[in-house]
Amino acid sequence: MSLTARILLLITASSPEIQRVRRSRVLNFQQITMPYLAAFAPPHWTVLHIDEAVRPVDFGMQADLVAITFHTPSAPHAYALAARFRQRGIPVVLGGPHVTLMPDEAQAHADVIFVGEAESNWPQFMREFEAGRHSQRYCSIEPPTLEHAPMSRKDLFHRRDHTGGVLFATRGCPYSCDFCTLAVMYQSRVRKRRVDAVAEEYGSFPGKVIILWDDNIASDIEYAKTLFRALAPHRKWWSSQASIHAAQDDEFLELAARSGCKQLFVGLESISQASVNEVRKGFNRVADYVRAIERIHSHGIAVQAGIVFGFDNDKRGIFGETLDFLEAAGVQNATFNILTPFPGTRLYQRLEAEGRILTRDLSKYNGRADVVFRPRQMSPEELLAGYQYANRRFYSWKSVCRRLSRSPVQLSWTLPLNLAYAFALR
Ligand code: B12
Repeated sequence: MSLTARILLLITASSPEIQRVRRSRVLNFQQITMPYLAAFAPPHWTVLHIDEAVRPVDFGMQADLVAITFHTPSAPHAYALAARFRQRGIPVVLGGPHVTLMPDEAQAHADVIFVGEAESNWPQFMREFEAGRHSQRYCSIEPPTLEHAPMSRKDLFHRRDHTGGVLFATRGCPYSCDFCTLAVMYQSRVRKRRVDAVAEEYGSFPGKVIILWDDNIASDIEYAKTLFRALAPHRKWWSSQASIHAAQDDEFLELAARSGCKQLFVGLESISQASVNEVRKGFNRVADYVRAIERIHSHGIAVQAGIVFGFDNDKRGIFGETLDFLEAAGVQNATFNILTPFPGTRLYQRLEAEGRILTRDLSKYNGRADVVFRPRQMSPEELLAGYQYANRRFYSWKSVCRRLSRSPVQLSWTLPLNLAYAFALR
């Protein structure tokens, strides 16, 4: 078979609505998915990547195949993009979190869909596409090994942000919280890349600040320790996401700090034990939060708390109580979210069965600007107002001073972040 040159157009979709919602988020990080999938494309394909957070899609572009990745709130927009290319007779492939959660819905808008992970199916599809005998749906029955995961193609990273590089070492999280989509996407299976391959990619970025986009860098503590030893010689700064278990192992924290960890994003979710229990995250012991935060701080690592409002056990006082707690604990950064039942999760199924889903307009499933379900102990308007109050209070000058003077850990990392959020939220 002759291998003719072909063009693959990859699109990281981001709807105008979600871009508006995220404008106040100072950190609009580089996305790995498409530059990573590009690394699997056969060499006779020319691969182009449009990241909509950087520039709009040009519908006149020449392409033999278009592939789009998107999150739930960008689904209607991604379907509209797909329709424009399909009108021109260009086949469109859809994949990513929302497609995995809602495959039948996505299938109606695409020539081909990918359900789950694509490491083994994507190269197979590319071969079959060229041979003109591809399927309409590729499903990863068994989560793939990441033993041979390639480096993402840096030439396809288009965002200018504060980071010097983004990569992942592990994928998945062993826990199965009701609101989280990861358990469905990755079947709660944690996979790990080879430590030497991760260290090589990490060292290959010219910049100093690196984000490890792992779902939970503490999911395998011993692997993480080996990884941190391998990252340390590169003398860079990094941040990642971790479950509270990170705070239970001093050696983990010490090695993390020595390897350049400046901040860990920890999913505290709520300061109400009843609320975390309700969504099957009871391994978060609220009574231990202060000790856990202090322990992370004692190793010189800042904490970014992930907080969600709107659980059934949340009463109207939850917003003020949470802010009192975060300020007293000297938490350096926080990401607040409105509880959002993503279709395909257990949370969605429960709220739907209880008749509490208020809208099926997916563009509103953004966790920041809209409440899409009826909360148990407050009105949707009170939930939205409480979320906005939390953001405003946490990033007020008074709170910034109070929190950062209480625990001045990694000020060179946390102060610019706080100032950036404080200005963006004004
Ligand atoms: C990095 C990240 C971000 C970054 C960058 C994302 C971006 N679009 O710019 C930032 C911080 C900006 C971000 C923002 C948001 N995020 Co985010 N994010 C992540 C995170 C932590 C890692 C994603 C990643 O790079 N993974 C590594 C790559 C290699 O894996 P992957 O994307 O899963 O891709 C594999 C397969 O899914 C598949 N695949 C994926 N797409 C495609 C497409 C095709 C064509 C094919 C063939 C295959 C394929 O192939 C890959 C290899 O197997 C994930 C968690 C996760 N593990 O996915 C959450 C996650 C994707 N985010 C999530 C959410 C909710 C959001 C926000 C809505 C949050 C908010 N309220 O603002 C926004 C939406 C932003 C937007 N523009 O739409 C949810 C998605 C839920 C959902 N139902 O869609 C996740 C799953 C987190 C979670 N625990 O629930 N996010």
